[in-house]
Amino acid sequence: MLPRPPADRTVASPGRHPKQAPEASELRGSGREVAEADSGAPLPPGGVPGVAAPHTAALLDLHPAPADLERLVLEGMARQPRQLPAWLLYDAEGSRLFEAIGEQPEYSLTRHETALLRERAPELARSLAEGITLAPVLVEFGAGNLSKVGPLLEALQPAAYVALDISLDQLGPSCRALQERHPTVPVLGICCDYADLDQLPSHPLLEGRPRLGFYPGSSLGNFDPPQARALLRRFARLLGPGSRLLIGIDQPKEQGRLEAAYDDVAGVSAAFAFNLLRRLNRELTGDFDPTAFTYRARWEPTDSRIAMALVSRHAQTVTLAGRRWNFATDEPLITEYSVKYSPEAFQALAAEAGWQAISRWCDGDDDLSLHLLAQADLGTSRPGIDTPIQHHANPTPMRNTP
Ligand code: AVI
Repeated sequence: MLPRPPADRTVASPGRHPKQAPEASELRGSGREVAEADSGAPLPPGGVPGVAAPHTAALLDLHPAPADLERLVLEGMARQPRQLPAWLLYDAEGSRLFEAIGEQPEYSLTRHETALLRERAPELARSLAEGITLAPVLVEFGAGNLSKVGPLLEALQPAAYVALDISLDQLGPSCRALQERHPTVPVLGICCDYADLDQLPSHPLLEGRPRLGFYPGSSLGNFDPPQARALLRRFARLLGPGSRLLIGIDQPKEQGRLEAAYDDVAGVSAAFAFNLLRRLNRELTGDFDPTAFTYRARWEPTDSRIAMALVSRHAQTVTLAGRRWNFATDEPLITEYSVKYSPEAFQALAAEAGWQAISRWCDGDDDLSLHLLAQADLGTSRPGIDTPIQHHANPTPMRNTP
């Protein structure tokens, strides 16, 4: 039976801080935006007790309030060099442009990771679920347009799928479309800054089940290493004891290839960065003149990262959020870093955050990896995780043929 189209219910937002974890019932009652899509599907074997069939794709809005946005931008503008949080790039237009980046010939990350996930899904699902006796909940961080999770959902058949992303415009339609394609898996979208979330909201789909994390796309690289370590610790807390994490990590490669990937000939990467200025002008009454900046993407080998910046063409003063900001000639406004980790460097970072490397899968050229991690501290586990996952001291990459 084909799912019915969703019925959006939008109500006024009380302006809760994203760090607070509200009850689902409270969200509905007090006015967080909640959208539901009736999929018309029966409850699957791993279905969640208390969640009646037919399934609904629910959407919770915990997006940072405008006051938080202003505070974060002011903090970033005061840094040296000036640097804004990367998630600001993802308004509706930014999310569309990021999808277009994934289609550029120079940017192979999305294509290669998608192929790896598609081709290795049964094996990935088996490894993720090793020793798990209760159908798990799959939690994806930075889920975007949900284009990568399909094969994993089919192979894993989790009790529920929870997608966290900062772009509400993208998350709503993507959740509804995914629910239609996978009517047997209840879908919950949570619009939030997942890097600033202390706990997952209380929701029937998330209770009493083992949680498996999924963080594809090498988005960890958009945080500097200390932030990335903190984020991995946060994921451990959000997922609970004994959980696992499947994470995609891009690796260092030849400088020319990297710089081309972040400054494509068609100019999509540049447009993605310039869109940030338009967002600032619109949401924080700025007067950035995009023609007074130029886009630059440079490989910085010492930090193993690409630095993306809008560079001031000449000395100028910009007004933003009621303040005036001077830019010198050639002064950069960093829009994003993209750190690249060798498998060893990434596994060392993960270990510092309490995650043990279990397995690694890579594309044919060993350009990027999917790492399976398990929480090192298995002292207290969640219900449904019976046996600790087997780890290998030196996980051998399982390579995809090109
Ligand atoms: C989302 N993230 C992993 C992308 C990257 O490769 O660092 C963001 C991006 N920005 C410009 N191109 C891609």
